[in-house]
Amino acid sequence: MTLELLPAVDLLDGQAARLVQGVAGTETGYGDPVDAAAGFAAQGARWLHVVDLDAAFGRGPRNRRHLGRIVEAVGPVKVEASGGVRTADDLNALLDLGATRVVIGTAALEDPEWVAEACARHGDGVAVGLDARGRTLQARGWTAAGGDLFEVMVRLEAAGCRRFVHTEVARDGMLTGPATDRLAQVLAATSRPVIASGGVASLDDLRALAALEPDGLEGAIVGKALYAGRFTVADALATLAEAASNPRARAQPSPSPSVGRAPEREGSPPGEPGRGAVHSPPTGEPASGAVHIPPAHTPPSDATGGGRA
Ligand code: AMZ
Repeated sequence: MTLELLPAVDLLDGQAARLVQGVAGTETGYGDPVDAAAGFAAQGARWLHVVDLDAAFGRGPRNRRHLGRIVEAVGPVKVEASGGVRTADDLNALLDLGATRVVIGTAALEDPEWVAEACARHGDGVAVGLDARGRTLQARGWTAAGGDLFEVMVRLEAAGCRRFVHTEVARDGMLTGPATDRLAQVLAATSRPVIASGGVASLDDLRALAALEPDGLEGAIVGKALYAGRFTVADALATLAEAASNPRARAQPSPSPSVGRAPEREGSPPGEPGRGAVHSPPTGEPASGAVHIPPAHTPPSDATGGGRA
């Protein structure tokens, strides 16, 4: 199978933007997000990954109108939408705007029972976002840490979640290559498809990710490399098609010419490498699996309210 490419359109105050390691204030603006989205679609992308960064930071769902404009402009290209989805109302709003799939991150840590319910109700319409620094999951716009990547993933897989999006936060926006070692561990610990995000800088990085497709990697989200002109969506699609038809030509990721590779932050490998293994939650955790997240230093999540589905 060919690895799916998901060009990223991150929305900040109505603009397409890229952050460095997800830190507010590091953004570079790239204008009207519909222009970026339409450009990626015109080059043949089949999916876009659209993030409402304001909502992820808890500033309220400021960019829904722009998500709707993007869906309308790029159809039939599918849109995976995320950022600030903490309630059934948030989830339904994004699905109603035409998102094919919605990624839920923070709530998977803070309200895992609801996320399991949402997975059961919406099937492939929901994916769980595992944004991590090494093994430690990140929430609320990556301003709060809590939960172990592998424990949460295995628990939510057992609860019926169909798909995971793994982001290596330390590599996001860094152009230092994807976290292929960590990804291999993630793929070994789940039988569900995984989409990788963070660090892609070159076509060789895409070839290295394509080499993980037989292990369950389904797609790659690419942001900064496209906006910085490292390669185009058309180049990326051709590279992935070639890698699928000629697996021996797959390459190892190479550091970008201008930026050294970030040091690995990861800890020890997961205890159970078998695919599809189901881990028990460690003793001492709340029965619900909810993880205590220390108070974030950004405003609390928007109070759009709404009950659980
Ligand atoms: O860049 C960030 N600080 C950031 C970001 N890109 N914070 C969250 N996100 C993305 C995640 C995921 O797609 O990668 O937002 C989504 C998760 O949002 P939430 O609000 O559900 O945790």
